[in-house]
Amino acid sequence: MIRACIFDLDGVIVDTARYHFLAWSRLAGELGIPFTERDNERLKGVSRMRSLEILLSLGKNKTYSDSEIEALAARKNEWFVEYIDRMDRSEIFPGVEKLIADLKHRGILVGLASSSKNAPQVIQSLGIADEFDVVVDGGMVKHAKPDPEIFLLAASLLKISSHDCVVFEDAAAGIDAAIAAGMKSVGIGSSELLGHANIVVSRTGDFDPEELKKL
Ligand code: B16
Ligand code: MG
Repeated sequence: MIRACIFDLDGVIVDTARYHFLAWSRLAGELGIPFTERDNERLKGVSRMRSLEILLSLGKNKTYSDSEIEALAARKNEWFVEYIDRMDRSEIFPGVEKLIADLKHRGILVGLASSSKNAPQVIQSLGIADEFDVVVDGGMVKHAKPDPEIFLLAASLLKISSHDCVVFEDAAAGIDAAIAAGMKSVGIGSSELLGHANIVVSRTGDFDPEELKKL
């Protein structure tokens, strides 16, 4: 029986990917590295440092010292934080607040598990920080998705067995992580990319909580 729903943030609750893109593009521009929206797809769901590695690999193999890499990541993050500071409730994907309210009404716990170290600030800006029974962000785990650590930590903080949890994810690596955690999953996006999830819907707000009974 499903007793907890654990949501990813970027691509599931809100489109922070476009702010990540703007900030990474600005950094790429300064470094003279070509960077397109298509390249940005490879950064979704991936940690900040891994994202930077991917971006730098698109350049002309210039090497950077560890301290230069740290400084580049910090610079990108400053720009990203400027964007998220200006976010508000209107940017939450349609139907998400209704879905969360419906789940709570059914007595289901609601958690957030995001690879983003900025997740607490994003949900604060959106005005939904109090909606979650637990929030696990990228700063609380050692291993990034597809490792199951982030979802297992969320389940243990909720005090719910992983078999009674369902994860909502837009990234293939996130579905892999849910499976590795022994959890059910709902893919948000295309079945082509997320066919390994138990259920796939195009948008988070399209999910019908009645479907939980079938999982
Ligand atoms: P930060 P999610 C992920 O969030 C994003 O999809 C990914 O593009 C980003 O690099 C990562 O968070 C780290 O973000 O730099 O803010 O720590 O999809 O796991 O909610
Ligand atoms: Mg995501």
